[in-house]
Amino acid sequence: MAGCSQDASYKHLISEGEKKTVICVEGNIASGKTTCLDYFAKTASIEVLTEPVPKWRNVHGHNLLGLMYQDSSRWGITLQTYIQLTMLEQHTKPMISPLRMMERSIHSAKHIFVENLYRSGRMPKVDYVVLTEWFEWIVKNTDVSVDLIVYLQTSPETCYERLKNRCREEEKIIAMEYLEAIHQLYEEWLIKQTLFRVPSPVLVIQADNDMQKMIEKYEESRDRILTPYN
Ligand code: DCP
Repeated sequence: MAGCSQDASYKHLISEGEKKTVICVEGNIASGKTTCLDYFAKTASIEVLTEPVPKWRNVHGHNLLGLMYQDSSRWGITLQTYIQLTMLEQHTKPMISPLRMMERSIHSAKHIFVENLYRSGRMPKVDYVVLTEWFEWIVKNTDVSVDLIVYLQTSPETCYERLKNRCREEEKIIAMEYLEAIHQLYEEWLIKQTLFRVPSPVLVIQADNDMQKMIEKYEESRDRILTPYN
């Protein structure tokens, strides 16, 4: 049947009729997504896909992430074009488990990071429009669907502290204002839901606590995250 694979009613079905589920973990920079993914990675039947940051740091020898932080007006579009490609690769990788947990998504790349560059005047409208057309084509013609978003809601201050402590070389110049801008966009998108279409239900987990407490919270939220999808 022509166009069958693009029909929403077919999107979770694979040849044997087994349902596949995709959960995306979303949140500000240094909100603790890695701790969350590490926790769920221990569960059999879950496959975890981390953000392809190593690729962004080495594109044929070029550190695009570093270039972007040095001069976002020049390199923001280049990085986000590449991120859109690498996130598309993530979403379309064949699933080997019934449940996939991903760090962020092609949706937040566009609705948070591209949006922030554009709104802050560091991405010209023409670049924004071209990336938007690409994004809309991808959403319409490929399966980048999501079944649940787990939003790790933090204060920008918490993320700032964590960033300082982890000292990733490229991120040393990140200012509090940048984390505040990303936070506001996440809140508009996932909490107020006034920004763009939200592709799935959203489960909010308050994530300002230390790592031990967060692991306890994941333990408590475990059934709510996994049960409807088993
Ligand atoms: N990034 C970006 N544009 C995107 C996605 C990410 O510029 N569309 C940047 C922000 C960070 C780096 O890539 O500098 C890594 O992003 P994350 O915040 O997703 O990864 P972390 O390792 O910080 O996650 P966490 O600390 O929550 O585990």
